[in-house]
Amino acid sequence: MEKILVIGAAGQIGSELILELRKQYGNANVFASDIKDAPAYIKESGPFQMLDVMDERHLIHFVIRNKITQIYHLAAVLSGNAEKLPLQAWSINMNSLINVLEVARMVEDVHKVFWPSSIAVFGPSTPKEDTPQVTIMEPTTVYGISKMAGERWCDYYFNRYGVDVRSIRYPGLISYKTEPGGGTTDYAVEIYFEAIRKGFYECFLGENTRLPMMFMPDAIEATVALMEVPRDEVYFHTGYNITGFDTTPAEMTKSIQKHIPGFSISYKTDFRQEIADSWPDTIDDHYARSHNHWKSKYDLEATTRIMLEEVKKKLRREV
Ligand code: AKB
Repeated sequence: MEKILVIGAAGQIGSELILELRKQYGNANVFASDIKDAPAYIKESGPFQMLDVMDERHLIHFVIRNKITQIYHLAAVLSGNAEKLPLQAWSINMNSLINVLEVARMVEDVHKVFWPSSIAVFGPSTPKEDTPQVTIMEPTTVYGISKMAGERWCDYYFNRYGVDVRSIRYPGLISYKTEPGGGTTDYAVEIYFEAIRKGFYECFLGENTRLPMMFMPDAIEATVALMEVPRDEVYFHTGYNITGFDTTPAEMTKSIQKHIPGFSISYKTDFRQEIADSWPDTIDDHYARSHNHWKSKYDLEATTRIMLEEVKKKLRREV
């Protein structure tokens, strides 16, 4: 019987992954946790616990008491916010991961860990097109440095202690349930909300900034697929490259204008432009597709259609 702990369950990935895991493993067996309160649908559909992953003693007691067998550690400070407080972001991103890896090493019942990596592991010296799985990684952001170091720690704990930790290098994730906070790819979510709210968006990245993106249902499916692969078939314990599609603010604008012809955009770039410029344009994810038997289903047009419908419904409910 699997007992799963999701840390950061109220965040952008967690708030959707929790529902999928509860569907698969049963509501009572998937424990949501976060440092902040969670939406009602998370608290009402299964167990929820306020938990600070930086508090290793609390974490280990919780894991032992609830006989946890798998941990999904999703809490992190994203790229934009991390640049504002680099040392604090480093401490949170690294120490929280080490706490989870240590708990997995010490508690025998815990046999699988998931931790999200990011395209931020790449940097300006990485090949920009079809960025390979194994390539130059010289990230220039503190978030990217923490993800790159985190990947090495995951691989280390697997090789040294046999901790079966798995990871995905997520591209920008587009979702309507929970908005991201403090990332460089956040514009790709904000643009839909502002299109519905105001019919106008001021973008903090330049019009032709190309980045890899993915609609959240694809990301959830890819995550679940990776976690289902038998242990001896997981080739990379660092992080798997994955991608849905690649796009620019100008292309997203055109895609939205097919549904909202009056939608307009202006550009006022900030410090996040430099971060975006250091990341890949497109990603080669053939290992994730062949090893994890997974394939992206949503392109930009499908994402736009669903995002606009769902954001409209969400904002109507909030009025
Ligand atoms: C960010 O923009 O910081 C994240 C990421 C690509 O990891 N969405």
